[in-house]
Amino acid sequence: MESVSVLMPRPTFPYLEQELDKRFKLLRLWDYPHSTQFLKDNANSIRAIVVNSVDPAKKLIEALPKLEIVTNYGVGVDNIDLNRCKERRIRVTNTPDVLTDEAADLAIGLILALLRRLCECDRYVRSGRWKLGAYKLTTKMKSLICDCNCEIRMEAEERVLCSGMGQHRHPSGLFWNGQRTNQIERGDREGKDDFSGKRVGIIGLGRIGMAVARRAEAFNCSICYHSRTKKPESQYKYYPSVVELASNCDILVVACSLTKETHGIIDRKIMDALGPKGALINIGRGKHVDEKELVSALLEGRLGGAAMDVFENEPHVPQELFGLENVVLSPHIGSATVETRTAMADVVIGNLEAHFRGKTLLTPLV
Ligand code: 8YV
Repeated sequence: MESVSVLMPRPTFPYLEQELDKRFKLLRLWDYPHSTQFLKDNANSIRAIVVNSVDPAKKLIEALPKLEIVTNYGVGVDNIDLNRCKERRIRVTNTPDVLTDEAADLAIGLILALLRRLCECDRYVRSGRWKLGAYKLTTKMKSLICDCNCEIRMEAEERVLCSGMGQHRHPSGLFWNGQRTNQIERGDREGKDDFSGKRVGIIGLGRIGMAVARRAEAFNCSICYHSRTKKPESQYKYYPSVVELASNCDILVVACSLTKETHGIIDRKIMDALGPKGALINIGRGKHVDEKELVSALLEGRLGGAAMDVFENEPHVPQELFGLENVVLSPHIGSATVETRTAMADVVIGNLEAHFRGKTLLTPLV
């Protein structure tokens, strides 16, 4: 197999590269400054590609006439046109199962971080504010001084939080570079900040959705869900529409795959149905959520809070979110542990080996 050309469009995980190097002729596209010319020159010898779930692979696949297999280093395959691959008889694999626990653990971590304000608490301790007074459960706190030399005058009994980026909040409004905006801070610490016993709604009751549900059950949460069809084997309450689900839960977890149908599934209507005390958790794809609407819903207090691992245009995250304490942000780390990424790499390698040895693929999609 050493002569089989396998292309990687960009660096993924060193272990994966090492193991591919041992077995195949690994071509690293990023090593070639003139990548378009390189692709043209090598198009007829490349038989496999290894792509990351967030790499837009459609164009690349079209540029390779001799492609036999696309191995996706991730479970989500919204980056690949499966129908086109079927048409061209290109096999496609992904990495299900091995990342289920990791992704579900992260969902629970995000819920706890958001509801218990763990990131805010961490900032509270690090900034030395604890020494000025105990962390309070209400928005009205004894005068806390912003750490930067901002121009904003603070009244006693008011709390101002500084994002360090020119954005400041206090209970009566939001400031940006000293300019007061008309946005009102609401949906803050008004109860509903405990996880145990809450109603958890899950969009997409697949492997990851189920793993989130099982974990939330251990927190005595009641579970309900929405998916394309009701799962006869599940005892959880099914809602045929997302708006009904959002109206009937405290925490809404997006765990479905990105398709034409689920693109923008979390729009203004859903955010309003979830309401000022509701929490939105996204471990699916950024494009599931209308980010502009999310920013408005949070700033206007129509949505209680949000914890997001994925974004519409990664690695770009709407700046407006940075100053909000009722928001937790993580950089697409659903599967990002060494153990899980290693297991995912082994699935990729296993699929490539199986294909080139004429054996059954481990995790075929096409
Ligand atoms: C990673 C993912 O972003 O599995 C997915 O669908 O989004 C993640 O596991 C990525 O594919 C690994 O680099």
